[in-house]
This record gives sequence, C-alpha cells and structure tokens, in this order.
Amino acid sequence: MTEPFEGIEPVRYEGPQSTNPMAFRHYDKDRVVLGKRMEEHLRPAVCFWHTFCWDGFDIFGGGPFSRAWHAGSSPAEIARARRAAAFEFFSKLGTPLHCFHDIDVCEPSDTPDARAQNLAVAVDDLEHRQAETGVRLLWGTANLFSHPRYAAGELTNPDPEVTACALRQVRDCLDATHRLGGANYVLWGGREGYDTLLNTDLKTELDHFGRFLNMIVEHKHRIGFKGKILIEPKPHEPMYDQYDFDTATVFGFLKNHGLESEVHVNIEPNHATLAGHSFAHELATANALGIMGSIDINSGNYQNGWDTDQFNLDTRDITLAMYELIRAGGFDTGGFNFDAKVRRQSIDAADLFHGHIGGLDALAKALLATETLLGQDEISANSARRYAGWDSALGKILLAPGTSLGDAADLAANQGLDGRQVSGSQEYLENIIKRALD
Ligand code: XLS
Ligand code: NI
Ligand code: NI
Repeated sequence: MTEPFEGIEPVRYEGPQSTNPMAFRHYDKDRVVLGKRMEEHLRPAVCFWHTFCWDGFDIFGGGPFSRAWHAGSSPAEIARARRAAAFEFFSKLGTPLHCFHDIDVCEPSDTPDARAQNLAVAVDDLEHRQAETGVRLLWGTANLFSHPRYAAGELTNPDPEVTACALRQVRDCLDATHRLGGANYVLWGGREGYDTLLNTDLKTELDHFGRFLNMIVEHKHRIGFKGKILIEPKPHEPMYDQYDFDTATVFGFLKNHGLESEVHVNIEPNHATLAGHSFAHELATANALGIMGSIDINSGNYQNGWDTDQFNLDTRDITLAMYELIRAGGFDTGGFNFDAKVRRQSIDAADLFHGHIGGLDALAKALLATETLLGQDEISANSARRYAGWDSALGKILLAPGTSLGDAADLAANQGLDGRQVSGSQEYLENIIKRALD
C-alpha cells in the first residue's frame, strides 16, 4: 500500500489569524476553558464508516474515491490497511477517540461465525493500535442495516431467525467494545420501523424491541461493561417511520420498558432537523429527561431534507447546543463523534483533513463562545427573572403536593392581569449569542 497520508504533517494549532488550511485556528486541545482542557470538553472522535470505508457511492452511482487503503491483495489485507490508515489519520489530526461499526473494521463475512472470527482478529489489531497511539474508543456499534437479511428490521424483524442473528451481532460487538475499553455502545435502529402499516404489527414490534433492549442491558451488566448504552434517535431514512423518532419518543419507550436510567441517547443534528427540531432542542430535552449521552456532530442542508451528514460549520447553531451541553455539566462518557463525510467530489486524502479540521474548529469556536456566554450569564439571568414568580407564596402553594385544582382555582385573582406581560426579549437574547461569536 502506498503511504495513505504521505506529505501531510500533524495538524497544529496556529491561532485565529492563520490562513494555513491544514492548521487549527480555534482548536487548541490543551487550552483550559471553564476549568477543563478543550480536548476533555469536546472529546472529539473520528468515525470509520464515512472516512475510511465509504468509497463515495450514492444511490445514483458508484464510488469515485480511490483511497490508498481501498486496495489490497485480499479482503483481510484491505481491512488491515483500513485500520492502519485510520490510526495514522487519528494521529496526524490529533483526535483522541474513534467510533466503528463491527463490519467497518473487518473484512466481509458470509456467516455470523465467520464475522465473529474476523471481528476477533480486527479487535486484536485495534487493541494494539490503540495502545500504540493512545487513541481510545468512544463507541462501537453493530451494523444491523446493510445486510439484506435486515430489510424488514433488526430487533423488530417479523422473523425470529433474523432477530437472533441481530442479537448475536450485538452480543459480539458489545463484547468487542468492552474489550477495547469503549466508553459507550450505540444502537442506531436503522431499520427498526416500517414502510407501511399494512404489513406491520406495530405493537408486537415495539414489545420485541423493549424485550431485546432489556436483554442487551442485562448482558452489559453481566460482562461488567461500565460504558453507557445509547440509542441514536432518527425519525426516518431508511424507513418511512422509525421507532426512535426523536429524544422524547425514545424516552417514552424507555419508560415503558423500565430502561430510562439504563439507556441514554446519542444525538445527531441532522437527525434532529429531520424530526423537525433544532440540535439544541434535542440536547435540552435529553438533559431535562436525564438521558443525555453523546453527540454525532454533522449537519444537513437547507435544500433537500436528507441525512447528508455534512461537516457542521454553523457556529451559531453549534453554540446554541454547546450552551445547553456545558451548562448541564458537559459530557460524561459522551463525546463529539464526526458522523460526517466529505462530498463525493472531494477525492483527495487532504479533503478528509479539511473536513475534520473545519468541523473541530467550529466546535472549539462554539466552546469559546459558551465560555463567554457563561461569564456573566445574561441568558440564565433573564430566565431566572422570568420564572422568579414561582418562588413567591402563590407559586409555592400552586406547586405543593396537597393543592387540588379547586384550591388552585380559588387563588386566581378576580381581575384581568393587564399590564403584567413582560417582554420575551428574544432579539436581545439572540444578539448575545451573536456577540459571543463576533
Ligand atoms: C445514520 C446514523 C449512523 C449511526 C451509526 O444515519 O447516523 O451513522 O450513527 O450506525
Ligand atoms: Ni449517527
Ligand atoms: Ni445519521
């Protein structure tokens, strides 16, 4: 194999004035922000699938990329070259974490046994590379959506043979993630959902999903995996309706199956917008419900409404989310995984660096803006003023456990409340965000 990133030097921080496209302008990993190093706040991770596996194919045509590591003398050799290229990339970019699907890191296999064997070889190799470079695993996941057997679902498939196969894959990948010291294990229910209710028993599928998720959580405890199990909400694509629609839907499902303190969410901005939400909304909801886990950072675009998985350069949008993340305490086991890909015409290996450098700089810029916002937190101060009434005697009585609707109704003043309205100050507040980014 030719050197995958020959001629590319390790990426360094050069400061906001730099015009070097191969340098960071804001991401200075050791800079202390709000009491922690930037790298510890952001916990950036590079994913295998978009960056090292994808050859650029889309539904209209084959892959235009000919990456050095896509060729080799055998499928096993190509998989090894992919892992080698990935770790060279992580080292040159200087990111501390990575994420993979089981099938991203090994060669294709015909049977579950062959897959398990190939995965075991890959895990030995990954373990060695992690030790050598210090790069750790943010999360692993089983790809339960690409193989044709999963066309009608994974854990919710109408055929128990297929579900058993999915469970085998999850067991093997969760074990592998545990062995590699993964901080989380992700379930993205790509095909958990349906295209038409005419062939779908929705209640049965949801019951099965709950039963098998409980089984997965039991296994996590049995093997002593300390990381979090995360569900990644997405409303549709590939299915017309997916069960893990958004964070609130996932929470309802978890509650229904007694899993709300066991399973958290992996939020992705592009999935949030597909569900009709903002990125910040999904974070605020996850924080409010106590199920915040990790983030797959990317963005869609305004035109087509697909999961286009672009690198997110919208610092305003990220700042709104970062503010929600940091004021709630920041990541615990989570991190920012770049679930993002370069465009199909970006055929050079250098393009992979440009994508990640821009994405990471946008996160760093948003983190710095958040530090400014939290400095003299006018947003929280405004919010405190807005809700201050609830500390009054009336507020306390209304909220007291023994207060009935009748009691509460009797306390309503017999007068209009004209003149009590206060401004929502939205433009003032939006300008504060803008100023923090200027
Ligand atoms: C697809 C998802 C996927 C998961 C991992 O839309 O984002 O990439 O993150 O299976
Ligand atoms: Ni994702
Ligand atoms: Ni996605």
